[in-house]
Amino acid sequence: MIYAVSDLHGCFDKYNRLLDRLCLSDNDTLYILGDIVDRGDGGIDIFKDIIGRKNIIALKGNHEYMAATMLKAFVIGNDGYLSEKLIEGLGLWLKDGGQPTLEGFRRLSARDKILIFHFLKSLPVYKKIEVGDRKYFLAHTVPEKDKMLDFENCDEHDFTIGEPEYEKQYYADTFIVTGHTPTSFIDEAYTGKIWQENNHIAIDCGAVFGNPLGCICLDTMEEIYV
Ligand SMILES: [Mn+2]
Repeated sequence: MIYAVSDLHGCFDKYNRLLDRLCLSDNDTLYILGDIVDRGDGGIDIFKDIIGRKNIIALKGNHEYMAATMLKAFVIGNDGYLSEKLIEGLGLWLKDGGQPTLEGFRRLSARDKILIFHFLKSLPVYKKIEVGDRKYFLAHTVPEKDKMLDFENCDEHDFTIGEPEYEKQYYADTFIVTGHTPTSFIDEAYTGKIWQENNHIAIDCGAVFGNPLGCICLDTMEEIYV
């Protein structure tokens, strides 16, 4: 079976409970659509776990992008000099949930710091997959429809901070699965629930804000909540 989950935001317990529920076999794959780190304090632990598994594939969210950009200074070193731009970025990241990620990162061994940093930096921003006779486009988020249909001119930022037009169907033959925007922001009635319409499947149920962690099976469309 193929599963998708998103926006774990350091919820290590919910991540482990989901893995207990899914009991992934070698034939199963779990895609995590970004924003694994920040806000909650287990993001680095989740990444350490993912690196050791073949059947979990992580995509990059805006929080991995920010973390990788900021943590670079802690891995590569910079002669003690921090540019104004870096200090400003670091301040914004820490305010936007980066504090526990930075603390978790600083506790790592030198070897793990390099390993995690390069893993974060090299995550893909999207995956196109087929499950049975259904096509899926998986990403943390997508840009507005006109931009997305002009795919050649899209860049990494479009799939980490883009703003989807959920009211528009982008493709007749492809489902777009995204996180990033808690489903309560799309329709308050779907607080803590997966939202689907117009070939969009929005799966960020806001687990870090006290809602269940939502996961969808892309073979059966079964929704799993922990
Ligand atoms: Mn996000």
